[in-house]
Amino acid sequence: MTKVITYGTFDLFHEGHYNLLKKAKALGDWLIVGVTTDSFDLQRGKLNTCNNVMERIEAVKATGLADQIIIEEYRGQKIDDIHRYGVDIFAIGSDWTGYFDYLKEFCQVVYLPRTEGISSTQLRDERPTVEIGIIGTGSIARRFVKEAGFVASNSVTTAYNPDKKECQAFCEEFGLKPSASSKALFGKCNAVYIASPHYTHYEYAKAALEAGKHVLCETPLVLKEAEAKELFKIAKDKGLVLMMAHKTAYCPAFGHLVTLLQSGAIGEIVDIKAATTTLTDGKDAKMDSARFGGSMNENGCFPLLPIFRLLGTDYKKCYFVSKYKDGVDIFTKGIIFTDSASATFEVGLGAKTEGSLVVSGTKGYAYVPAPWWKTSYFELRYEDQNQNKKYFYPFDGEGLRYEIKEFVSAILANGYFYSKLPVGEILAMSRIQEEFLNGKKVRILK
Ligand code: C2G
Repeated sequence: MTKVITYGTFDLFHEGHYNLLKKAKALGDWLIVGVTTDSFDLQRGKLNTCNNVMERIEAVKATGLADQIIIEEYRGQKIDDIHRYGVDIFAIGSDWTGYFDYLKEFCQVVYLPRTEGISSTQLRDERPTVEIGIIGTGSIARRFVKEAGFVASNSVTTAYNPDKKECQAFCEEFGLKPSASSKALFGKCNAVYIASPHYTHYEYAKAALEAGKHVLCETPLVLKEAEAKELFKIAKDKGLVLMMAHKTAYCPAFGHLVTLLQSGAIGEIVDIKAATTTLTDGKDAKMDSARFGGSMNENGCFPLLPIFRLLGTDYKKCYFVSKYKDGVDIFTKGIIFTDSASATFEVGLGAKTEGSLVVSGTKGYAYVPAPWWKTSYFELRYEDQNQNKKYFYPFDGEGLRYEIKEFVSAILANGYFYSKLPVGEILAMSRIQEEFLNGKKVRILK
């Protein structure tokens, strides 16, 4: 019996995929089809798939051409599969010609002619697109436009900044249409990314939601819990997506770290230590007290993410110790207790410290080296060092592409969508920001 194997993502399954499977099947008696997992596609830089792995497997199954379907989840698996299944022929479309010649050492390699005029990319382009308008045109907005280019089904169309000159320059750089006001911007898009100074988030987000636009807003969403609640209520009533842009929350490694710890990999969690410091020039807008700058407002949401995700949002006490300069906290340390665990966090714009994350448990601990908020690697460590494990993940570019993908998917999803950053955690972050700003639990260092 001649065994043939082929692989693919098979997103938005089309005639080209069908023809390829038919030709591959004709090469032998038994066809094995490897379908890539969602996480493997993410790893190999494919962030634009529209169907999940189960939908893609179902589509391959429905052709009736595959005798066996397997999933492809890691680089190098093709060699293992050839040995494991006793494969005679590896077949793949001609767009890959030459690329898989290294498999000739293990079996026959056949490049089959591609079907012209059809592709998943083309079908994706024909699907509805989320048109995004940007409010605020600073450095993060710049990164956003570049990163959005890696994500399917969106286009950044317009931008607004009350400073007309800045807005014009930004739009020229990225080929966008400038908007003369936020209202004008709402007329040119169906979703808004807010990247303006913190103290303007609430007004812009509220206006955008009231105008029927989906909103992705930079951290911190707002600085008062009641404002956050109000925004989420408007979004819910109007059936709109409201998300906080928090790159750590959506990156692949952080997600897996959390699920490993939630499944008991280090026993019961007793303590968390997290620090995020970014040494900044005193003249930077981030240090401007009139614009609600300062370390907590700027960086607070980062360490609060693992704390609330792993300990829950029902904390009992929170205290702060801060060092101030020119009206802003250049460094703040926070201490949080729940009934069963403690956490400390440090944020700084005018002071620097080791930016790692350590989660301590009754059986071991997790260590994520700096900068842990751009997680691509972490370790689980135990008393018996032989049990230690290292985990590696992609964190492509600036990492914003993961949150943009989530935002676009949430808007285009029909019905259920699971948010990787739940509303309860965002509300708890705003509560902490508010407690800090009202100052009652803040001890100020000289
Ligand atoms: N294909 C084709 N004609 C088209 C489009 C695709 O023959 N018009 C073929 C591709 O050449 C490939 C298969 O259909 O052999 C699946 O294509 P994709 O879903 O795009 O998967 P791909 O990214 O090519 O993954 O490990 C995965 C493999 O490397 C292939």
